[in-house]
Amino acid sequence: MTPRTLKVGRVEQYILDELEKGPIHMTLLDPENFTIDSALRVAKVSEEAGSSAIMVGGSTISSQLEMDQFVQALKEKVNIPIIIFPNNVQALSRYADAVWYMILLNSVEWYYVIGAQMQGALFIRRYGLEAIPMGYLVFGAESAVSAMGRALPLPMSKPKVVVAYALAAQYMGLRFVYLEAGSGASSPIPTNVVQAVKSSIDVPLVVGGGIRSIDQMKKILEAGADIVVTGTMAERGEDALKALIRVVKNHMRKDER
Ligand code: 1GP
Repeated sequence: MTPRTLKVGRVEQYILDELEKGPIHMTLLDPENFTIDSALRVAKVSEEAGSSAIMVGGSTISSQLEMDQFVQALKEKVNIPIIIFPNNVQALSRYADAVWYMILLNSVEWYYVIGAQMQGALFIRRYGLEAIPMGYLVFGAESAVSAMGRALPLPMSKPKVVVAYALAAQYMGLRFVYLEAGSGASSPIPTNVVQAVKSSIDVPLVVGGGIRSIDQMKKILEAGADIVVTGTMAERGEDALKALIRVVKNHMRKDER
């Protein structure tokens, strides 16, 4: 029998189609920080403002039941895809549209490089979830994700090391690379690091963590981020979130100006 060629799934194709028009925004909702009602409001505002997807996740999620209830409620209210941003196997919800199937590339822990992925794989198949393979690079030592994921510190002053990880992700066939400063980080990923990675890889580049001002958002976009993720700002009021989404929507790619 001829081996089947793997097809890009529906959500991934949607993301790629959206990226054809320019960079996109995704809103991250951590169920630990929202009631279902407040999450629904923020998700609706995000969708109306032009966010392309809702990511659901957080470093301390421990209940699959809560994830299911949260995701189910969101699915009823918004039309943009709901993508799980998992901290672990219990974050997988059968009600989501897709899951970022992430490898924490700079973790020193076997579990976050292949263990959780292996344990989650059978659930993903059983739930019929679309898995979107992504290389995940976590900066800084102060965030929950770096502590939980046992991330090896990445030197901000040596972008080449980061580029090497990102290229490795691409060569391994991962179809997105995420530079993560950590939720609530005091500052976003430095623009020279974003630039260095963007100019070295061909797969879409996701950047998140610590983006709170319009100025920071503009700089990250100028540096070449394809997908920007904001979480904390989704918890700080609708107007600020809408303003950030608007910056992404209005940003033209350099070659189109
Ligand atoms: C965290 O990158 C995301 O995983 C978002 O971070 O909460 O700082 O926006 P913020």
